[in-house]
Amino acid sequence: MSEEYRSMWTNLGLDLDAHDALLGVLGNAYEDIYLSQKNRPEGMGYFDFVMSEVHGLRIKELMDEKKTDRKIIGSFCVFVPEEIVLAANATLVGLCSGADFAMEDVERLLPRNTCALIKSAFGFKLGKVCPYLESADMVVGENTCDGKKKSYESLNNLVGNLYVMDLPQVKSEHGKALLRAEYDRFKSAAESLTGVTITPESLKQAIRTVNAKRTALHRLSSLRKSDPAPISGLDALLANQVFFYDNPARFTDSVNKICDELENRIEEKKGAFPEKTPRILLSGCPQAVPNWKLPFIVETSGAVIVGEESCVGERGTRNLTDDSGNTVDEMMEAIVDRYFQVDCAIFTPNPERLEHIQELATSCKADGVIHYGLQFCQPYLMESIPVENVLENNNIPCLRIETDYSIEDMGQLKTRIEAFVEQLR
Ligand code: BJ8
Repeated sequence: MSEEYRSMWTNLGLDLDAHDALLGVLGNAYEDIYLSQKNRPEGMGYFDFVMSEVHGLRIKELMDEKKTDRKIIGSFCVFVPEEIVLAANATLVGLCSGADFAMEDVERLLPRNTCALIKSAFGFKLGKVCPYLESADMVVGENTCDGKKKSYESLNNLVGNLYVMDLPQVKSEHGKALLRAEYDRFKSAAESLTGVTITPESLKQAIRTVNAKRTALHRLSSLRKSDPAPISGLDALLANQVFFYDNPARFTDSVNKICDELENRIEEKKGAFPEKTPRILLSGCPQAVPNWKLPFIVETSGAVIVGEESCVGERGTRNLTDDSGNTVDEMMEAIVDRYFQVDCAIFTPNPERLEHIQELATSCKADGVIHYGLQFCQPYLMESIPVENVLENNNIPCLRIETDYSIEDMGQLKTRIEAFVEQLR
């Protein structure tokens, strides 16, 4: 990495030694998991580049935006509406983290039995290794699961600019009114951070920009229905992960370019894996960068992943926001309508998610579903049992996996997954 990046990281307050160690591990994992894949679409070269520069060029771009008075807002959840952020002349970046870091320090602040995703976010802060977190002018936490909402009380002592959004847990009229009130409050907070008042024009444009990103991913998802699958699940996951970091217009273009290439591959019957490879839908907790463990095991065990029922996947991008409103009020209502459909397991009851998993398994022609729950994640682990029941009642085999970010259980997971894949053949 160039000297320019090193001085940028120093200015952001990163611990350079710890950061070098993290980038070293990340680079090796990327090479072993991603670059070793065969038959990748050429367009993945863009995403390889993004990953190689994820703490370099992209951070420099954010710093350049800040010099023009644009603000950076970081978030841990897909309930934070990017439409409002963009309309207020700010950039949204994802802060969820997919690797263990500084665990001894983390376990001084959080109970050991906290999910890996929350611990990782704390580890990246305590270890001073996340340039996204350090460049954010506002960090948004949200009251979703108990682990997250209680941990934000501690994060508040570490992050000076934490804003906590309340979220409903029930899909009722009352719940929807709460979401509207909280989005109005967030809109005011974003406007006062940037000094920019959201107008009907800026909000409409922002809705269109975010819808375009989602539409490109919908196109990618529908191409994965083909057999042979034209792209690996690992590569499709990477595109879904980069969704949270990249410049929105550039991201949309890059995904559309890959889709053009995939259409040709489908015509030529060229796949990432051979035809009739067992097809898996992955469902459950979000997989933040660089959490590639489970898809790596699945795709080196004789199967291909053809869809992700996850916030880093379909759940996060499924619905578009209606852009037909003429006033800010009408468009804010459309934003609430859109986000209120997100079927995160923190909602109770949550029958839409069960329906959606079945629909998705059918539409992506999955032979089976692997439900991925992070250890200590009550909402998704609780819901994995009804998910398994409903799928098996419909003759869709399901394997429930509970794991974390460590590599210790990889051998055991591989044995279970290989047996599951064998059953699908
Ligand atoms: S909308 S899934 S991004 S809350 S894994 S921290 S649930 S204990 S991440 Fe999520 Fe928003 Fe919901 Fe999506 Fe808690 Fe479970 Fe940990 Fe989780």
